[in-house]
Amino acid sequence: MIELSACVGLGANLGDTRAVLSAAYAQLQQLPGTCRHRCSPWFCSAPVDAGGPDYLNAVACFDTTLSPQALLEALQAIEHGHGRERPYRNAPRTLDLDLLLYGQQQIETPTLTVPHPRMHERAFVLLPLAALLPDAVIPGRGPVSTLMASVAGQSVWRAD
Ligand code: A4P
Ligand code: MG
Repeated sequence: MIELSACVGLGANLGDTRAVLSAAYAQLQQLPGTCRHRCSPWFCSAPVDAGGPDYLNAVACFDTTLSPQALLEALQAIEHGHGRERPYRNAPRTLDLDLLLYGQQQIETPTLTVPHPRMHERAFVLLPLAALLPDAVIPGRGPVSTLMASVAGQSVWRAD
């Protein structure tokens, strides 16, 4: 089985966001077919293209033998377990888990686009990703270190 490095974006802006992000990362560490987990520092961020309270965001990476689709379904099950509801687009959420990167693969299916199509323009993704993997490259978009310059105006700050 091929083992690839996957990156997952974690976000929450409803409820006890710190407790939920901690619990979600613990659940990621327990996913079968994954190992070598690591997590970025946590960042607070103003909502982008959305309303509601400020977000808590982080990025987790791990090696995995899970297929991208299996991983997406595992992420959705964890979201569901934390009471995620989808009343409208970009609604405030108890937990959002997005598959950001799957190795250097570019994937386009009806249910999955990787790299995540908006990750390269969002400081709440790029700052934690750069903190965890400074040399990361987003396929089709470029090095995270270069992309960071274009999101410098967005409001993101390290959580205490
Ligand atoms: N889907 C396709 N590709 C992926 C992928 N790479 N990862 C599909 C996860 N899901 C993917 O997702 C809708 C559908 O996208 C899924 O059924 C899946 O098959 P969703 O989780 O139901 O909805 P969503 O999270 O609202 O969509 P999306 O596209 O992830 O939203 P965005 O664009 O990521 O925006 N501001 C701050 N500061 N922090 C945030 O975390 N998040 C959003 C969500 C907006 N503003 C934010 C934040
Ligand atoms: Mg999502």
